[in-house]
Amino acid sequence: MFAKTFALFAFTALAEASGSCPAIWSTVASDLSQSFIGSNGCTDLARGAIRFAFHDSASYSSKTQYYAPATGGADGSLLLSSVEITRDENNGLQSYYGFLQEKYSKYKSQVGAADLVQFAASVAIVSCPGGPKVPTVVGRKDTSTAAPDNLLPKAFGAGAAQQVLIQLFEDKGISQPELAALIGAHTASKAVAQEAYGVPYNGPQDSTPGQWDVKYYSDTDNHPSGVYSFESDVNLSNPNSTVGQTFQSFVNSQSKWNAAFAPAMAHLSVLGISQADQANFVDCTSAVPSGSNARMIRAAPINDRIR
Ligand code: HEM
Ligand SMILES: *[C@@H]1O[C@H](CO)[C@@H](O)[C@H](O)[C@H]1NC(C)=O
Ligand SMILES: CC(=O)N[C@H]1CO[C@H](CO)[C@@H](O)[C@@H]1O
Repeated sequence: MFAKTFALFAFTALAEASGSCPAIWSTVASDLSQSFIGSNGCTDLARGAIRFAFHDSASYSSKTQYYAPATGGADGSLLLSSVEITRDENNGLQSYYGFLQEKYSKYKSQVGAADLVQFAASVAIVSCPGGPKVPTVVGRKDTSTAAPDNLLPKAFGAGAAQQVLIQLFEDKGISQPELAALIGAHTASKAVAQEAYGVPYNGPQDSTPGQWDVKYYSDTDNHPSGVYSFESDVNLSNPNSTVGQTFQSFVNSQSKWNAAFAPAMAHLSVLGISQADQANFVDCTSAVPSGSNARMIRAAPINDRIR
């Protein structure tokens, strides 16, 4: 009940979405679901979809908003520009990029690139058992101009320090509690391009990468074998800060995390877009499949539900 109220409230605040969702989005949802749901929960393409949407939108920073012509943000540039995908920061996303280009060719007469990127992430999240329905809008403007470089977070080294990450996200308009919720997306993460940092190919960031659960939060604290936390994950979990305290509050609390994640992800999905443009958006949340979230919440321990 709390989760639902929270998500609806956040969505209303996010954008005055009006009009009804074009029927094509339900077709896109079923099409994508076939590649996102596997026998062990969500698939590698689903993981790619979630990270791809993050990398398209998080290329925004308030500190670059006056640089013409590129401003970054949820504008489809990661799909449309041939340059952006070749950057180191997007390493590991190439297979999904190829997959999404095919889908875009198929649907582009009816859907925008930026919308497809974000909508696919919403479908991917519910494809991981336990994943919440993220309030999902369409109506973004596309650009094929590559986003500004170096605005994505670093997982290792100086860029992975807690203060650096807090500031980087703050410049995007993402608060510390939102960051603590968003980083939980690593519940569904496997690294495919971090061998240089000692993470083997397909090394996961929690013990159950097919599931949308809160093991990521406890695993980052407990370091079970076979789980490869990034320095950024560990640094963000440090409870000497708001981000770390919020991080720790999600340990063993699935409903609390889902309630925080959905609105934070919705916020991420419109980074760099003016309030005026958001006012014309259309709500397509109903086209996102329900996934297995309802079942998971009912199955959750009673203490977790009422917390
Ligand atoms: C401090 C912030 C973050 C850092 C430093 C970071 C870094 C990384 C790195 C290095 C990988 C592995 C890439 C590879 O080798 O394949 C990864 C994977 C992933 N990240 Fe993040 N990330 C951050 C935040 C986020 C956020 C906010 C989201 C989504 C809301 C996200 C979603 C994912 C997903 C789903 C994967 C798995 C991708 C795949 O398996 O193909 N990350 N992240
Ligand atoms: C928390 O601790 C880490 C590691 O010791 C440090 O880098 C960071 O600056 C600290 N954060 C705060 C807010 O004190
Ligand atoms: C600045 C800071 O706290 N960096 C730490 C990030 O995490 C790694 C370990 O995972 C530490 O070695 C760094 O000192």
